[in-house]
Amino acid sequence: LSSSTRCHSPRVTVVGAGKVGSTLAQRIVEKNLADVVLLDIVNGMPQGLALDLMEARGIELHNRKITGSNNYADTSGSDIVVITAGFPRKPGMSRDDLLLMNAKIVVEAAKRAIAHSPNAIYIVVTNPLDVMTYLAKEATGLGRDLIMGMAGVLDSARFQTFIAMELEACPSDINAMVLGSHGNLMVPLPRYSTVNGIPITELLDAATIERLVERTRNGGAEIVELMQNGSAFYAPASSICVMVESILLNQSRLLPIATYLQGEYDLKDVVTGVPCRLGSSGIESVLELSLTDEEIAALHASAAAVRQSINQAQQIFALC
Ligand code: TXD
Repeated sequence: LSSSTRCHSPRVTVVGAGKVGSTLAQRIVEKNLADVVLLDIVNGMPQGLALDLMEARGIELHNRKITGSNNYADTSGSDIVVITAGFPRKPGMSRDDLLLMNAKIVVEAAKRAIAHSPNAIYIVVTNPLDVMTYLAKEATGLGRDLIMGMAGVLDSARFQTFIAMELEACPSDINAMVLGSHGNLMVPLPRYSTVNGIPITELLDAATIERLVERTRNGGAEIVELMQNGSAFYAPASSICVMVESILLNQSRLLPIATYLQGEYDLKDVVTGVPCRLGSSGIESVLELSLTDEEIAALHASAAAVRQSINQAQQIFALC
């Protein structure tokens, strides 16, 4: 085929070819969704991973191209850019240290990526997630429909898993909903979590639900503690891939997404997780659920903590 008769293959750039980034690349190509560019600062590492993934294509039966690079010029014209670059917390490191270190990395990555892919949709993954999404939005100047964070899909998948384990049910029969920021103040919503349409509040007692909610809140920490060295990446990569797929296939799925709020839920100028419709134009709409006083208070507390970290990051940046 000449290049003019070949169809356009969508292109996804993944910045940060660590555990989450490289697993995401694998998911995207094995689902035959797009070509992938893996970018990292470490020389040779993304190139090696890309070659390894290329060598699996004949076995996995797809023909997607995976490129590894240390140069943003190789990411140009991407349809989606996913930012996973950054560091996890290490012993002796304060949250502020992590905040500043990752803020610098994410802001730089977002600025450099957008110079080459001005029309892409951006998904931020690096922690602390809600703050990083806010800073990346600010750095790129993109509208909230085009830049967002992934956390709620993962937190909801964890809640879904724990409900399924408790009821010995099939996970895909369960729809779980977790809003708010990615951290201890996340807001799992049992009333909106169902087994084939039946709210779990009708199937489980309050104490059991509270136990599952608590396990969901500690979902990331539980894995860190077991692994000792590194954090979760299989379910995070699957969760990002759900968002990538909804954009590329224009599925308009309703997903909890960390988005910039402009008055919804009485929250403004902050990023936190709320249900959004996600399609080929990015975030199509934000759904305002009717929440109880207790639920709305929890969502506000979650957003207030994000706002405080944003202020802290902005102060530190101003001093640099
Ligand atoms: O739900 C969520 N949002 C999350 C977030 C779920 C899981 C992981 N979450 C966070 O994602 C985690 O706390 C980290 O902040 C990121 C990436 O996690 P991962 O487990 O993939 O970390 P790794 O394996 O350490 O990979 C990070 C990579 C590594 O290869 C670095 O060399 C690279 O990032 N890195 C960079 N790439 C490009 N440019 C710059 N500046 C850079 N700095 C580091």
